[in-house]
Amino acid sequence: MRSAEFCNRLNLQVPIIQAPMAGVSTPAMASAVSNAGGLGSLGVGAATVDGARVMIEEAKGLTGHRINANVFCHRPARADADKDSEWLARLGSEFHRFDAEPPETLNEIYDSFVGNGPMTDMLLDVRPGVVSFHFGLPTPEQIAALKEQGAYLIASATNLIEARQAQAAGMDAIVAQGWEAGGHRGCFDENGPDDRQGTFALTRILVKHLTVPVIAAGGIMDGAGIRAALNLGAAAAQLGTAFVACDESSANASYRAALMGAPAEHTVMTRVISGRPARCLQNRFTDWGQAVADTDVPDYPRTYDAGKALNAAASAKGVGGYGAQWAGQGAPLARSMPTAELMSALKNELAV
Ligand code: FMN
Repeated sequence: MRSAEFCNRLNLQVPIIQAPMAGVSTPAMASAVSNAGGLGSLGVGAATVDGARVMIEEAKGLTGHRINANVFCHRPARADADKDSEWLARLGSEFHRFDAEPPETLNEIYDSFVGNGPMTDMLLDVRPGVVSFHFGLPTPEQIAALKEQGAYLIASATNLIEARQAQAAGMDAIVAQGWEAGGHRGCFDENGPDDRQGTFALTRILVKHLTVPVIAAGGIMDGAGIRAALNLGAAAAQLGTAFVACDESSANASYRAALMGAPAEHTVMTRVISGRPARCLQNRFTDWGQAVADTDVPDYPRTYDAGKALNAAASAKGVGGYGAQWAGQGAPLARSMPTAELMSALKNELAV
């Protein structure tokens, strides 16, 4: 019932949301999902205003349906020169394996959406239809402006406190992101306590305590998983990892090979790649990170500056195990096929 109302509101045929995935989701993927009756999403949190506009416009040119544009609402990083230089020195030995040197400084490689006027103006102009937020919430002024323009607003939550905050701020729906989920954990404060609630428990808790629709996310890979989420009272399911190996994804060859092979059997929550906890396929970078205390890691996204440089140095020598190979615990269920085929398969499985 909740799912029917949600689908009607957004004009969807099926309660399936392809998760926004910065660096992985593409206009071709998002439009294929929306054209198949789901909600396709673009992760533009790490893009420039112009880059985000191009992606959203391209997707809109490929579908007449809504697209979900997703931005990051993290608090601005604190620069700490001592911590940065200790971090870069510590990473030095990893760079040296690939005859490279770490960067001399860390930079905040992209801005938060919170209070970001140019990004807000772009979204108001390009009108994706749905705008979603990860890592927190935008300002009341941004929320009011987007709602006034008619955008449907969604925020990720990893516990009931964040979810209540999001509902009170005016979100139209909340993503219940479980501990199983691939990619960055959407927690508002990455240094706060974390109960690590799983998708099953969190979805049910939010369904019982919120009045807005709840979207289950984390470890859902097929029709049976979507059905289970709907049975818990979710209005829809949001799937990320399930789409990473699709033809239209921008995941590179080593990421795809890892996801479709034995490495998919182990995922790790780590903050050493970007500065915030994120679930990744176990790889050389996550192995290195096992010995690192959270408090030693510089703020997101400054850490990501070094993480991307290390991955580039390793990739230049043909080593793929340092990438941000985000994946959820359902990774061994990933399928490699065109997005439209995956959508057909999910719809068929859901109908059974
Ligand atoms: N969530 C966002 O809100 N914004 C992002 O940019 C984003 N990037 C992601 C990138 C990848 C490769 C993955 C796998 C997930 C990402 N997520 C992002 C998290 C998803 O929204 C979602 O919570 C998660 O994919 C659900 O778990 P699953 O991967 O097990 O399906």
